Amino acid sequence: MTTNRIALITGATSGIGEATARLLATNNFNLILCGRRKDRLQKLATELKTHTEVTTLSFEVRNQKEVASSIESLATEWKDIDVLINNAGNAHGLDPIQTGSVEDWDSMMDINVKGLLYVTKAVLPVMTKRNNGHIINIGSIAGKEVYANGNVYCASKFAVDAVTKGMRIDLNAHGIKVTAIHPGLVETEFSLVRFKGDEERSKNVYKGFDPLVGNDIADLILFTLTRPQHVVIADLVVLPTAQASATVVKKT
Ligand code: NDP
Ligand code: 8X3
Repeated sequence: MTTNRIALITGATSGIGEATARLLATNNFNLILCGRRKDRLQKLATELKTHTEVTTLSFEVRNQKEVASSIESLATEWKDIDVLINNAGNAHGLDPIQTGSVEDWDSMMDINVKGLLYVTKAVLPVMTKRNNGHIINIGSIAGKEVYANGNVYCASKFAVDAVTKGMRIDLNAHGIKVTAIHPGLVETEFSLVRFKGDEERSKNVYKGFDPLVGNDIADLILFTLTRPQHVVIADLVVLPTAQASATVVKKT
């Protein structure tokens, strides 16, 4: 193994996670790519192996045992994780609270909040033992402002915001950096998942303005990871220029 830092990225099979994997691969990181879609993981790993060392883990973040055993199964040279990027997550549905589906609510709380906690729990022992590491949680503008029909997705991202602050306090004694990055509208597979495969509805979300793209967030992640040891970017909100708040977007 090279002396590169080891970064574990959840949700590396698409969108922000995939863009981050591509950027870190050419910036002195060895990568542990995670996601459920094994075919995509393998394809990306093969491509990025031309730049750096890469391994993959396929697990469902909702399943605590699976998360723990997958991370435990890493070969010795991969165990000493320096950077954890908690990115896996999605919105499921955009319905008023009175008609929202319990299945969607469970998915969002289980993936966005509990999944992030499960992965963090599995990775923290190496960081606390070493008294060093960096955790980046991907929150959202939806974790800063509530919008109509965002109810449970917003709650899940408000929870990510709170958990991030709690982590920073509790891990302070261990010298572990904790960052939250809260993007506004980023064109990824996010809306396709939120609208359950409805491509037309999904495309409409990003029509009439220039949304952020995965690489814009990857850029900030790399910036955050390359600050001097005495500097931590604690909390960062990033929006497309056309977006002023969760609901105010200037469209043509
Ligand atoms: P994508 O849908 O493109 O990517 C989501 C990623 O999460 C995929 O790689 C997916 O992998 C993984 N994932 C989803 N569910 C699970 C699960 N149950 N177990 C394991 N992995 C899972 O969306 P984005 O890239 O946009 O989203 C990434 C993060 O950014 C999310 O936390 C999202 O909430 C946040 N965000 C997105 C914004 C946007 O506008 N796009 C704005 C603000 C925040 P696989 O399906 O292979 O498991
Ligand atoms: C994703 C951005 O505005 O759709 O977190 O909630 S938004």
